[in-house]
Amino acid sequence: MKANKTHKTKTHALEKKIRDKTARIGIIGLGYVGLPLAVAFAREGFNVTGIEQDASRIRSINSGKNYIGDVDNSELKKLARSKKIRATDDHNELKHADAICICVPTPLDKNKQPDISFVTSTAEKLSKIIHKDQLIILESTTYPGTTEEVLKPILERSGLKAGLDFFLAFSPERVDPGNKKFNIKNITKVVGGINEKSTGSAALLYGQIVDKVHKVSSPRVAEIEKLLENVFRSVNIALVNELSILCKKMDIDVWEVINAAKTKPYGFMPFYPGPGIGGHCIPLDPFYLAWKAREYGINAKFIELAGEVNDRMPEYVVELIQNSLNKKGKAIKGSNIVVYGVAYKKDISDQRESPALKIIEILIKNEAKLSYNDSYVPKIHLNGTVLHSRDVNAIKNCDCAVIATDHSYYDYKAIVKKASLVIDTRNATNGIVDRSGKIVKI
Ligand code: SAJ
Repeated sequence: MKANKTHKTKTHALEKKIRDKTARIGIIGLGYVGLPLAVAFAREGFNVTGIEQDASRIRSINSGKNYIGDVDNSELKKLARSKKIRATDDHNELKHADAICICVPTPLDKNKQPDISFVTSTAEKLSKIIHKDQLIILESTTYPGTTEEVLKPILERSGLKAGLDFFLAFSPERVDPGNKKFNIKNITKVVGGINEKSTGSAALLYGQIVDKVHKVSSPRVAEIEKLLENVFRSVNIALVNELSILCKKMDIDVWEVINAAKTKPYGFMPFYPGPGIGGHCIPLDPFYLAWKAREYGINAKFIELAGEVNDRMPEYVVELIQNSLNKKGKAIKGSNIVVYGVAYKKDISDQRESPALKIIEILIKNEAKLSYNDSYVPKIHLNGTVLHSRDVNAIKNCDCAVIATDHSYYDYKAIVKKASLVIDTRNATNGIVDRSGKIVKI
């Protein structure tokens, strides 16, 4: 009875601190997930210690200088000045934290195998400072089983028992960079703990910063539901990418087809073809599920096929450029080609896994006279060379304009006017009358 009673008191102690906002919060990894999360807790009055390995980011945060598009500059400055948020690279500073959210990268290695080394190294550091009554939550997207099969045993090297001495849960990050409508507060947070106390404490914590929390029965459910979200997008984007290739062959406008399909008020959700898929999630996360599925003898065909179709799109776009130039008696080699937009999607600066970079790489390899514009991405590093974004107004005529990312700031009429050929991978020229036939959409 005593152990139970003590345990009860412990959880209450944590819950009390969460309710009265005296709980000290640790956020490990201050990137596109961790920094907005840190700001969300600090905004509600919690003291937040952020752990970040990048010294320039530590300096930026402690001086209130923002580097994440979805975070408000003035708010971060205020929170840093009031010391509600402070950043360090020393995990030992979390030994007094009451709740810790792990938001470190979970990339793929070069063989498209999961790389959870950031998670395991973080867990090893935490196992040395973890204390009774602490709540540890993993947010990084990962394969089902990571929290219970990997994180838990490492943390229990401390001698403390998960679910009894400390609480452990998984709660997937749901960040849609550049989305003005949905933010941390109004996106439902899914939470799955290793036991009821863990789920309850994690749900109470997030309940301080989000409108709705959805509890699930285990970390594995929470881990796999996140992957379902992203596989859903990857597969549906691949579907329309493949459809766009078929429609092109049949001389049908795939954009007209999708716009017609989306008039269906139920049972359909529009996705759009593009130059391929970029970002920190969609190109990578599905392979976490495919990898785990193989452990159960399941070959996740949808995921692999979607990955192949999406990965093929940059080359497909270059073939379209090549064929369209050839029709004008030109070749890629020696042609003046301008790529508009290198971020992985519109109105953001993130270029990770951006298909535009793959298109640029192939065009340079084919000896195009290549330049690009993207005011969100002033320079890009490609195979050891640095390319700088050209001022869009300084770009005069070109043999081929490639619209790879449809930023809102572009004057598409002007782009069309200045180019002899326009390859539009985003339907950005929709509505522009073109009698010359110079606009080629995917
Ligand atoms: N894309 C298409 N066609 C589409 C939609 C997207 O080609 O119809 C491309 C985009 O251009 C981009 C890539 O796919 O290159 C990924 O775009 P995205 O918006 O699906 O993915 P992310 O990585 O910016 O953000 C997503 C979130 N997006 C949405 O739900 C709209 C969400 O899946 C996750 O919360 C987030 O990844 C994450 O962190 O997992």
